[in-house]
Amino acid sequence: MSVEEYSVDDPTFVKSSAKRQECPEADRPEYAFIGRSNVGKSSLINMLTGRKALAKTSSTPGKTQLINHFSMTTAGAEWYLVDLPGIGYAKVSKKDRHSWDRTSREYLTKRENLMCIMMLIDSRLPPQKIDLEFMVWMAEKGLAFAMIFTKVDKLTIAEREAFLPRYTARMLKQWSAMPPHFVTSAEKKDGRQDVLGFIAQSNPIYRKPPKPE
Ligand SMILES: Nc1nc2c(ncn2[C@@H]2O[C@H](COP(=O)(O)OP(=O)(O)O)[C@@H](O)[C@H]2O)c(=O)[nH]1
Ligand SMILES: [Mg+2]
Repeated sequence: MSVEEYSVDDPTFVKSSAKRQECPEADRPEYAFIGRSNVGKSSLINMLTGRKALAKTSSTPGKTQLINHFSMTTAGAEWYLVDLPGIGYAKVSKKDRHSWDRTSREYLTKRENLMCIMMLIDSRLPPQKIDLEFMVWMAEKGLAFAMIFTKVDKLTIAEREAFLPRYTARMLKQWSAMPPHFVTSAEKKDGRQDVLGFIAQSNPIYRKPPKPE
C-alpha cells in the first residue's frame, strides 16, 4: 500500500489579477503553472489541491485570461500556486493572444518569488513547436522549469510506454538533459505525490528578500 506522503492543506483562492502589479505580495515560494489551453491545467490544479472546483475547468479553450493566485500549505510551508494565462491560443484573435502571452512572459521574468515554472504538456500529442519554443525561451531567460505531462489515463498501455522516450529523444536534440518531468493524470491522481514532493523539497530553498535597513 502506498503512503500519501505529501498533502495540500488549506488550499484557498486568493485573487485574480490582470497584471503583476496587482498580484499578492511576493512573500513566499511560488510555482507558476502554464501550458496551452485545454492541456488540463485547471484539472491538474484541482487534483493537486484535492478540491474539485478550486480552478474552474472548462472545455472552452482560452478562457483563463487573468493571473490567478492560490495559497496552500505543504509539509508545513506556505506556498503560492499561480495559474497563468496560457500560451499558444488557437481560438482567439491574434491581438488577444499577443496581450495574454505578454502578460505571462512579463510575469515569469519579473516575479521575485518564482521557484519553478511548471510547464504542462499533453502526453497524447507529439512535441509541439510552441511548447518547444517556449522551453527555449525560459532557458534563455534563465528560468527554472519542470515539465508536467498530462492526461496519461487517455493513453493505451503501448502509447504510455512510448510517449516519454519520444519526447525525450526530441528534447535531447536541443538539450543536454531532460529537465525535471512528471507524468500525471488528473483523472486517476497519477503523479500527485511526485509533483507535491518536488514542491515540498523546493520550498525550503526560498529566501525572503532582505528588508531595507
Ligand atoms: N481523461 C482526462 N481528461 C482530462 C484530464 N485533465 C483534463 N482533462 C479534460 O481535458 C479538458 C480540459 O481540461 P482543463 O483542466 O479545463 O484544461 P485547461 O484549459 O488547461 O485548464 C476537460 O474536458 C477535462 O475534463 C486528465 O488527466 N484525464
Ligand atoms: Mg483552465
